[in-house]
Amino acid sequence: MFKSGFITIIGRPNVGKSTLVNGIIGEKLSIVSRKPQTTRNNINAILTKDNFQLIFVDTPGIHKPKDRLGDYMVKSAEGSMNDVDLILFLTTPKDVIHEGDIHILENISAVKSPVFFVLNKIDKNPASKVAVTLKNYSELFNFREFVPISALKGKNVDELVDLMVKYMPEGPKYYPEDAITDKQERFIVSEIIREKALRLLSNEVPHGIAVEIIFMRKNSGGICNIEANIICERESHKGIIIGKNGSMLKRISSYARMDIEKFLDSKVYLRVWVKVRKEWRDNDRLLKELGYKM
Ligand SMILES: Nc1nc2c(ncn2[C@@H]2O[C@H](COP(=O)(O)OP(=O)(O)OP(=O)(O)O)[C@@H](O)[C@H]2O)c(=O)[nH]1
Ligand SMILES: [Mg+2]
Repeated sequence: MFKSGFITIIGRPNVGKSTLVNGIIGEKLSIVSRKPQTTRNNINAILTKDNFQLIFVDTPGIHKPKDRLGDYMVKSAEGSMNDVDLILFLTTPKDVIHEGDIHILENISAVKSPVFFVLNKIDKNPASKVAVTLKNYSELFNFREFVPISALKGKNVDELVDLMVKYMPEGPKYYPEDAITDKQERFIVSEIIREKALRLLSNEVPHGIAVEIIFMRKNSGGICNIEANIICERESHKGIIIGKNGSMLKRISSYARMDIEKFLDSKVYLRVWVKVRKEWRDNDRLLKELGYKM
């Protein structure tokens, strides 16, 4: 019997949702950073084996939105809970239950799908804290399974996959077996550039940036030519992103190029510009252009 289903991964920003998805798929699909609110769109990631296909939906962290981009992110995440076969509620060890988690679980209670409690980052927390968290959350919500993991170290992740398969209904292969995502290459490429900017820039700037691919084509020599804009909100941010004599932009581009080459399995020629679009995070037209509109 072939089993298949959709599994959405829900949680606050920064708990490790994207790290888990990448770990399960064995490929870097979703970008990861130390900063909260890294993921902005729902991303489907597909794992196919002989007897099952799991389609994971990596979602933006649920938080109190401060602008329309935030509204879009939270709506995407919450919308992903409808019509799925399983929900993984992800959190990290805490001595007391996190307020944000209570809010998320209130929303989940309206949904009929089974919910797993997945406790991530056990590699950097004492066993006692892990135990307290499991106890506190088990009293809060009717979870079907409790799985402590380390997404980063891959601890207990195979066991989690086995458990998920148990809950899947009999079903078709929704995607061809070599597919790992439903997102276009262009999207992943823009995300890789955004990830490098997130990682290299200090706190204030990264949340106000977006990346737009304006050209992407392989030439006859097999080199992929890519041109992209990094969009930011202020002239002063533009200066920071470009850096002294262009040094920051050079670092962002060269780290991005290395990852894009790995992802596309091709030589890449990448050129990146920086553009200012004031308040794009609150501008419906610009949000739509940048791919942040339902
Ligand atoms: N020590 C440790 N760190 C982890 C683990 N999983 C994720 N991290 C780190 O936690 C940070 C956030 O990881 P992400 O995967 O981007 O988290 P996210 O939940 O997708 O975050 P958003 O997209 O902002 O909602 C990164 O620095 C990861 O390396 C883990 O199991 N152990
Ligand atoms: Mg993420």
